Amino acid sequence: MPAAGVPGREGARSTTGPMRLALTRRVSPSLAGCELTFRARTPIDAERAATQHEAYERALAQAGCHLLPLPAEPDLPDSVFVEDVALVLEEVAVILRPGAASRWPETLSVAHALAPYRDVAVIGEPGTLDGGDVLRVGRTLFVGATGRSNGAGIAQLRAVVAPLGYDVRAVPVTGCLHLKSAATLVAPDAVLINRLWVDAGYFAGLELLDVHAEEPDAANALLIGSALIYAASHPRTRGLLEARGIDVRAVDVSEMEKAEGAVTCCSIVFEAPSIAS
Ligand code: CIR
Repeated sequence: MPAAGVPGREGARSTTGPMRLALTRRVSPSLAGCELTFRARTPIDAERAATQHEAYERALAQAGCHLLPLPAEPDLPDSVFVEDVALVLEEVAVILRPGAASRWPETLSVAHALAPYRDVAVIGEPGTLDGGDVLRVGRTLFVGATGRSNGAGIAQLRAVVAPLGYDVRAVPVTGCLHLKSAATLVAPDAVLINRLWVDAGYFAGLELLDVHAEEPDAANALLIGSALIYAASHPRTRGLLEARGIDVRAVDVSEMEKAEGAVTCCSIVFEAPSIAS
């Protein structure tokens, strides 16, 4: 179902300018059973995570997003990390095939939620692709070649989006889960980066801001308009961003971080027309 005030694609009424939507999914009570790759397992408090997630959703709303929250999935521990399941561009929603098989059942409900807003394409076997590996800069999609996203997945994505005018560039990543663990956009032409995990040369022509040396996990940030939603756990890097004049909105996502998540992974932000009256 489309959100109130947002027509489905079949909607016949006149529309005004676009509204910004954020698809989220409430925290699963089984979050502690999440996948972990580069992080040691420590106790996770799913109730605390849910409280933190509510504050994250409020930050999305304050940044101008209309929320589209999906209900929690008790049997899918990682399902709060909706970013990994779909890539939404202006022209198409690409339903991804996450690199962790435990996450495949997450896709159908997200596909249903996005279908009113976009044509839907699908990444299929043998491809794997996590949304955490896709960093969009204008019409370029940098895609992490990681344990989660393979060559077949990247090739399938290219086949879908190249005809739409997107340039898909594979980027090797080492030492972390996703490309967006290592590099994200913090202003329209500025990338926050941990150069230990990704070669800065891939982002030639863009301004590069380095994470603080004591905060290797600090490169993940969610830019919405001019607001930057950012984990409270990286105060030194936050100071560097604020000194650069960036409007940083800190949120405590410590329980999601124990599950190897961060701020980009808990939402899919996109635009859709809003109803005129
Ligand atoms: C996983 O390993 O799939 C989850 N525990 C964490 C996914 C985080 N996703 C993201 O940063 N895009």
